[in-house]
Amino acid sequence: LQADCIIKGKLRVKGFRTTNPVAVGDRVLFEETGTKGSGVIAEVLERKNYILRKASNLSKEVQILAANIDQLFLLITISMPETPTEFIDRVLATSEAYRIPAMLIINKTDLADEKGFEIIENLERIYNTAGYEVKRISVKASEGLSEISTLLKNKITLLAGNSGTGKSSLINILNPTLKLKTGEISEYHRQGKHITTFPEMHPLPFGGFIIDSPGIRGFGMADMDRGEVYHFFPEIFENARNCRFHNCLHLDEPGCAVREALEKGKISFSRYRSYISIVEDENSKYR
Ligand SMILES: Nc1nc2c(ncn2[C@@H]2O[C@H](COP(=O)(O)OP(=O)(O)O)[C@@H](O)[C@H]2O)c(=O)[nH]1
Ligand SMILES: [Mg+2]
Ligand SMILES: [Zn+2]
Repeated sequence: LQADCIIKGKLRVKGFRTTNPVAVGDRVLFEETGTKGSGVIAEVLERKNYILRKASNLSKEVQILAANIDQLFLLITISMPETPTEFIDRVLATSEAYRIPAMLIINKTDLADEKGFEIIENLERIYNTAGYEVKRISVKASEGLSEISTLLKNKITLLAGNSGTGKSSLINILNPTLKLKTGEISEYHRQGKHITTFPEMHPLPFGGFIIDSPGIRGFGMADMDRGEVYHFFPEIFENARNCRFHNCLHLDEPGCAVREALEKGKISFSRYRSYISIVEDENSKYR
C-alpha cells in the first residue's frame, strides 16, 4: 500500500534517543487521512535489525539509517578506485555486528588484465576462506547481472561500497526508470561540507528493494569494544575458542589459537591485519 505519510506528533521508538523515528525499510502502521494516498504514521513495528550512525561526533543521539535489511552487498573494485581490504573488512565486521548477512561483489571486471584477475582470485580466496561469497560483475559489459538479480529478488538489500565503485550504475541497470546520477565525486564533497545524507530505498522491477548507502562516513563502523571485535571476524571467532586465555585479544598472548591458525594459513594475513587495526586504532578514518 502506498501513501505519502507524515509522522504523528509524539511518535517515539522505545529504547532510543534518535533524531529520526522512522527510517527506510521500516514497517509501519498508518492511518489514511481524508486525501487519497496520504496518511499519518501511527506506529513503527518492531525492527528485525537496523543500522545506526551518531547524529554528530559530540552528541549521544543516533540516527537510524535503515531497518529490516535482509542482506548487505558490498560493491568493490580492484582499480578505479582500488578498494582497500581494510575498508572491506570494516564494512564486513560492521555487518556482522548488525547481524546482516554480507556478500562481496567485485565490479568492473571489464577493466581487469591478467594481473587484475590474479588480484581478483586472491580476493576470492581470502573472503571465501573467511566464509563470504564473492561474485564478479561488470555493469558496463552486462556480465554477472542475472545472478545478482536472482539474489536481490524479493529482498531488502543494502548496497555498500566506496564512492566510484558503480553503486548508482548498478541500481540504474536493475531499474532503468530511476536514472540516478553516476560518475560524480559528490559523496566526498557532501561529506566535506557536513551535509547529512540519508540512504534511499529503490524498488526493483522483479520484486524487492535496494538501498543506496551514503559514503564511507555515512555507513561507519558499529561501536564495538576492543574485546569483542573478534566476534565480528567469523574465522577468527571460530579459532578463538581454543585460545588459552578467555580474554585473549589475539595479539601476542601465549597459547593464542588465532595466531596458530594464522601461521597455518587458516586465517589470512590481510584479514588479521584489519582485525588488529580495528582493535588498536580508536579514531580511524574509516569510522
Ligand atoms: N569500466 C567500468 N566502469 C564502470 C562500471 N560500472 C560503473 N562504472 C563507472 O564508474 C563510475 C562511477 O560509477 P557510479 O555508479 O557513479 O559509482 P557510485 O559512486 O558507487 O555510485 C562511472 O563513471 C561509471 O560509468 C563497470 O562495470 N566498468
Ligand atoms: Mg552513486
Ligand atoms: Zn587468542
